[in-house]
Amino acid sequence: MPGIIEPIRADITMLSVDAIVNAANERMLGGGGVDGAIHRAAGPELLEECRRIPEVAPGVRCPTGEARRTGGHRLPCRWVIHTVGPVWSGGNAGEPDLLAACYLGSLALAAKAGARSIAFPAISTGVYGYPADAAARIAILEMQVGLRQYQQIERLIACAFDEATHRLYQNLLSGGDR
Ligand code: AR6
Repeated sequence: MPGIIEPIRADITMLSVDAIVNAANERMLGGGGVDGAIHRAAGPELLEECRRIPEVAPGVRCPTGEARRTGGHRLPCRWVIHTVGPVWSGGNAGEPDLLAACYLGSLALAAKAGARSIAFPAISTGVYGYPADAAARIAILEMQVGLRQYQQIERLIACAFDEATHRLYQNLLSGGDR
């Protein structure tokens, strides 16, 4: 049985899934948006664990387009997959490929850990300014690729915080806007 993709409007920190994905930055020491919400809900142990992740360059624990895994600490999920989406700068700086790599790389890490249910926020569409509709298409497409690639995954949640993003996901998943 192939897994399913569910569009849900929720605070991702409340979801009881194996893994949630965080839209982090390269330093991985917290920030605003969903990153701030995840750190607040997970508690200071998450920040401690993030600090222990080695830097690959000064101030960079996770380069843009890559992902790193930590525990969920006080969250209901077992793991947090931190990924760093591209900052939107017009679309000709590799943003679509980098965003796609965030989704697939996060899925690869979560699957390797044994996750069967994974929730994604709309990576890059807040502070990083990626247009919501273009980002939603990439998000759903890469989740579909991931479901085919990682047969153990039963459930992917496309978690929207706002109604407009939720609608975009619903339309794409119902085949109404291709
Ligand atoms: N649950 C689910 N989605 C949320 C939540 C939540 N609790 N809170 C916000 N969102 P953003 P980015 C949505 O800005 O654009 C941070 O400072 C939000 O509505 O969190 O990738 C990091 O540290 C939007 O749709 O992430 C980085 O520096 C989506 O999550 C930078 O922002 C992503 O918005 C990353 O920017």
